[in-house]
Amino acid sequence: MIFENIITSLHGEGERKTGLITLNRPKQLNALNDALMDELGSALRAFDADAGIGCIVITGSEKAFAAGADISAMAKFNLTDTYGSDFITRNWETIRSIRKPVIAAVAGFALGGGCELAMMCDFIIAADTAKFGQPEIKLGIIPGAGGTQRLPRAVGKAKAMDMVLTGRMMDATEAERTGLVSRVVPLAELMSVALAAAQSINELSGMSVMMAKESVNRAFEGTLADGVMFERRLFHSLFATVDQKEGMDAFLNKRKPVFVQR
Ligand code: DAK
Repeated sequence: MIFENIITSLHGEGERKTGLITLNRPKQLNALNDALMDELGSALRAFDADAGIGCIVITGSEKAFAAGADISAMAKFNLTDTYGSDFITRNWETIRSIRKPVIAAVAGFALGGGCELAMMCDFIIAADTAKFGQPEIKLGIIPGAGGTQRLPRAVGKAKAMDMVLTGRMMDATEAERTGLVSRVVPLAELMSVALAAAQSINELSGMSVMMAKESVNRAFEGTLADGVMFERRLFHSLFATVDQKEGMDAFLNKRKPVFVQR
């Protein structure tokens, strides 16, 4: 597929590769317009459907992961354009339906919709230059792609209120301390660390990886009792896979497992 606002590439060794999506509107600091979000959705769906891909990484440029939704496109919207046409929901929801792990590799600005996009990924690895924020309040609006819901779940109410009400940015150190990102690495190592994390996932049994992702996501959606039962049923079902037999046999025989993705 030919894209104009993103670049896709494959990385890694072994049977299953990593699908890398690089947001590519550098002059606009990767501001997220409809065209970019459509391309991102298509690339995500294609990688998710490809049995040769085990994990997906989304990144931006050194200066910006993404500085938010495109303000120049939004500036002239009225209520009919937003509520009336359910403003860009279709493109922004795609990432939630992706079953394979999606890692955000963030350098520079991740603001507004950019921060929300990163939070929709399964985890965030940040460069020491990363800056996160929900500055929508300064534009007279509020976050619209889940920021007021995912940020408190990631960093707690106090920090989330501080960020959403003042619009201030959080640097990488604060983001790691508060749990927004899983790791902070020097900028020069960002892609090698993110791709290594993805490669380590590619080598696992895809069935258990997808179920693990589904189960962790359940923790944010229902009651504890429902989540624990959901996890237990997924756990039970993995004993129907060839890969469970292989993983445990390999451990007991002190050898590396060879997963067959069944
Ligand atoms: N949109 C459009 N253009 C942007 C942009 C953005 N969000 N961010 C930066 N740019 C453009 C600038 O206009 C500038 O363009 P030129 O003047 O060169 O033509 C170029 O990128 C470089 O930016 P600066 O000159 O400003 O660069 P600086 O280094 O001085 O500043 C900055 C970097 C990131 C601090 C600054 O650009 C900035 O504050 N940007 C805006 C950040 C922001 O407010 N983001 C939140 C936008 S609102 C929804 C889904 C999503 C959303 C809502 C609903 N639904 C599903 C319903 C999301 C909303 C938002 O994200």
